[in-house]
Amino acid sequence: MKRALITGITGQDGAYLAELLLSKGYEVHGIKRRSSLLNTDRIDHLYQDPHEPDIRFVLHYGDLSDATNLIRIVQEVQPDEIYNLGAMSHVKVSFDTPEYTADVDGVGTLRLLEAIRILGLTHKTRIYQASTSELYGLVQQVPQSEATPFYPRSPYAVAKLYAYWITVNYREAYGMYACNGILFNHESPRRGETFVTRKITRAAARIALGLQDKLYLGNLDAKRDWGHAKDYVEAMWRMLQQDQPEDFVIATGVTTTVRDFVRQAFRELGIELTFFGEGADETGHVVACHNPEFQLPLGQEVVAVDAAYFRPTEVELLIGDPTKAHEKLGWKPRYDLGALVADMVQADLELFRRDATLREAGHQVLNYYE
Ligand code: NDP
Ligand code: GDR
Repeated sequence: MKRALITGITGQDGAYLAELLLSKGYEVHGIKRRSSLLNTDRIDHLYQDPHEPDIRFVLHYGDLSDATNLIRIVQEVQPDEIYNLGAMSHVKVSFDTPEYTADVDGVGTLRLLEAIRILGLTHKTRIYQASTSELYGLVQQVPQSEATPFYPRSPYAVAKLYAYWITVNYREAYGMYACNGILFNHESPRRGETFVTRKITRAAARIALGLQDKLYLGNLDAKRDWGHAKDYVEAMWRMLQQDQPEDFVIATGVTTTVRDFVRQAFRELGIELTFFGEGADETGHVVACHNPEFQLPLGQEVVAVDAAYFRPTEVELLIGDPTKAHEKLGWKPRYDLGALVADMVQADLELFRRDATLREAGHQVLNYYE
């Protein structure tokens, strides 16, 4: 039985990857951070009572900022594969916490690679590094491929640039099976609530149900190549099953503006929007409601721009070229943007129908979302 260790197992990708590896017969170990509230919502359905025999899912307390703890866990687990998904992953927040982001996202990767080396596991343990399309940053050429130069535009991306190159360096210096997946944005109903897609699908569902009036967003012109996280964790696994370690771009090859994602999310609920104005003055209004369940007043302003969400330096356009992954990994995404939006909106609708029921029963329902 193969043994995998996942950092960031409590995150969006960690949860889908854990499910995938368990379905393939792996013993899965994950690192979770201590927090004052339980933070295992996304993986609670995988929990196995440690008192039972034949446990295949084990969680360890740890943190990428603590080398001693990483060395101990890697020694204990002796993993065949490590997936380093743990990170402070919010680009905008990295401008507020740049040093912490550098420590966890950059030096954290080094700590993990060193743990493998110190423990003499260089030729046993394969490692996947969660690299990112944010490395491309300022647009130099499109579509972006493995050969496109990097120009990071945030403390997050600069930290990930260090992680990318230290992974390449350990591969070349010590012959480690270490590879970078340069993944473009991928989303799902499990996406963190403050990333733009989930913020939009949650708000669309809540506005349709009358639980929220308006959605405030930042740059509506930004273009992203959005895929589904379920497809992308499959690519991570495939990268560690090759004969030789290599770096791969994982993307759909289709790009969409934030504004169009908003339109599609509302359309999924039968609500048509139109946009007026530009930049910080742009607003989105209801022009038609085709679903008898959701009849919002025509003309109602449901989207507005709040400059507080603008970033000091922005990544305007991402569109990936996944040809190498198609050819060498045999990987192709199953979800297109329409299927992704439908999956997310329908899941949020179901989630917030519960809130609507609670409100009807006289309970207070939270109104504020970032
Ligand atoms: P999430 O933000 O959903 O999950 C991040 C995970 O990292 C969580 O489990 C979090 O724990 C954990 N974590 C945060 N800080 C630390 C720390 N100091 N020590 C240990 N663990 C920590 O991210 P995603 O699942 O979306 O992304 C997974 C990885 O892929 C990240 O590295 C991200 O940067 C990268 N990536 C993501 C893309 C995307 O579009 N989703 C695209 C390209 C790269 P907790 O739950 O306690 O917060
Ligand atoms: P990104 O994702 O920065 O690409 O990083 P995010 O969803 O945060 O932003 C995408 C684009 O939408 C614009 N935007 C807003 N973003 C947020 N979060 N909130 C808003 O209100 C808003 N309005 C407009 C942003 O300016 C941006 O252009 C994600 C993360 O998962 C990273 O960890 C990962 O490396 C990259 O994707 C690939």
